[in-house]
Amino acid sequence: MVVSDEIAMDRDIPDTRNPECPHWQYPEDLPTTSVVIVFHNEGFSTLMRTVHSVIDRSPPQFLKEVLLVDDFSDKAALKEPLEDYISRWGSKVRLIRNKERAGLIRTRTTGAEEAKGEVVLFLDAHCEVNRNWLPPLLAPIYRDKYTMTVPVIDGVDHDTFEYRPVYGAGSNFRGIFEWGMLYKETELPPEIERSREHQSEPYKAPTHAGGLFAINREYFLSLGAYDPGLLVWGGENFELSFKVWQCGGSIEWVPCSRVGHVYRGFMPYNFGKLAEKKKGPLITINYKRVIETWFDDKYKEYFYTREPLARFLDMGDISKQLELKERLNCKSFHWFMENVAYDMLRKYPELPKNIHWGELRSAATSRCLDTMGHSAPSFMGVAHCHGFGNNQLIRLNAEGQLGVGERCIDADGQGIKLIFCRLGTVDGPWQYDEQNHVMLHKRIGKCVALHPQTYQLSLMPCDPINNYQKWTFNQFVPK
Ligand code: UD2
Ligand code: MN
Repeated sequence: MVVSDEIAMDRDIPDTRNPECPHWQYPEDLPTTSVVIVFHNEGFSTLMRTVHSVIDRSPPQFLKEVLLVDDFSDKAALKEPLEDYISRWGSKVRLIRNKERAGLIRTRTTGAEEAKGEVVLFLDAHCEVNRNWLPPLLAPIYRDKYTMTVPVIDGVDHDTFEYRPVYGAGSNFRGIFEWGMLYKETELPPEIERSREHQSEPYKAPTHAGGLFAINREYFLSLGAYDPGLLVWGGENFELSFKVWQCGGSIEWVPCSRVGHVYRGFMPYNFGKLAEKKKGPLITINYKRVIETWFDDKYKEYFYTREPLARFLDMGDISKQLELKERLNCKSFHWFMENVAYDMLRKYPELPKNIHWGELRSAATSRCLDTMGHSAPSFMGVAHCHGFGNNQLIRLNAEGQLGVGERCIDADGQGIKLIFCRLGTVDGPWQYDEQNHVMLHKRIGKCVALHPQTYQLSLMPCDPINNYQKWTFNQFVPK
């Protein structure tokens, strides 16, 4: 915020588009658009720079309004000073306020209900739209109102506010996910590359990051907008994507529309009262609602294999969502995987069952294997067993892979390591001996051992009577 406050609200930013982009021609009667920006305690200048960039870089005839929806912020700067500031734009910029904290997902639905444009276009409250960003997003919707469109998201550095292209103008990526429902991006599959005439033309994508997209307003509302049972933050991008694809629509990524977004170093707000009553991580609860509604049974298992504690979470009532799916005659998730996300299994194959999962407890010390909060690649350690899962939730699958979260565990002469799982594979080198409770690294032929003094982990010649090599899996339920 300190840096943002020093930078002009209407600054110029580098044009990061593919050089082909200025040569596209767009219809002159594109639909009118409400740009909906929901916010909770955002920085004043960051929020206002978002609005400035939209007003400055959108053809006025297509911009019906910018609709700001305040999700119960309590910062003084976002009260009267905000109302004063936006009055310069008259009715072009409207502000409505939630009477209580609703979370970003429900607040976006409110925005769509209140919007006056034919298209609603959502932006986060810390964005800067780039040159001629709007027409390329509207053109696919103009041709087919069941298409939702997504701009390419550039980065605005959270320390310096430097605007940086996310990748070169010649490369294209699309949104997918792994089985724990972490959002990922991947190169365009050859099937799509082959069919493209221009590097800069839009292409179909299975899903999107969530924050920035355009959709016909009535279509969005006819899909029930977002599942109202989703809480605060996360998973809504998948919910909408599956719903759109499986119920007859499509998603296109649009390389000629670029929008900068500040990816922050940490989450600056808490989830307030909305999270208090909820047992278990709220985001996983959202994922569970989404997969229980949209996945087929076979695919649900992959999610529960990757996220075993999710089985125990209370996702609330999804009967309304299932009714909607029935009423709209939506296709199966298998159809989606075969026809839309067909490249996903190449990176994230179907998961073999877990033979064991839980905390992996050392018999000698009753400490547990732990990532120690480090990100891969790093050394694993042991720590006091806390029973919360997270960094201590270890899974051993039927093909010898030890996993923790989306990462894998391997070992070499130096120690036991947290590594990036090899994309496209689900196997690993581990074998657990149920009798002797030792964990054997098959390739190296040694066992996981804890150093009695330093508590460092290493591979040692297997010794089934050594207590420092004995490990047991402890299953638990979420606290
Ligand atoms: C990403 C998306 C974000 C949303 C989120 C998952 C991008 C660039 N961003 O995380 O849009 O899809 O994933 O749900 O794709 N806000 C509220 N009320 C709240 C919390 C947040 O109004 O209770 C506002 C917030 O001020 C911001 C917007 O919602 O304008 C998105 O939140 P974020 O920026 O924290 O999400 P982000 O970018 O980490
Ligand atoms: Mn954001």
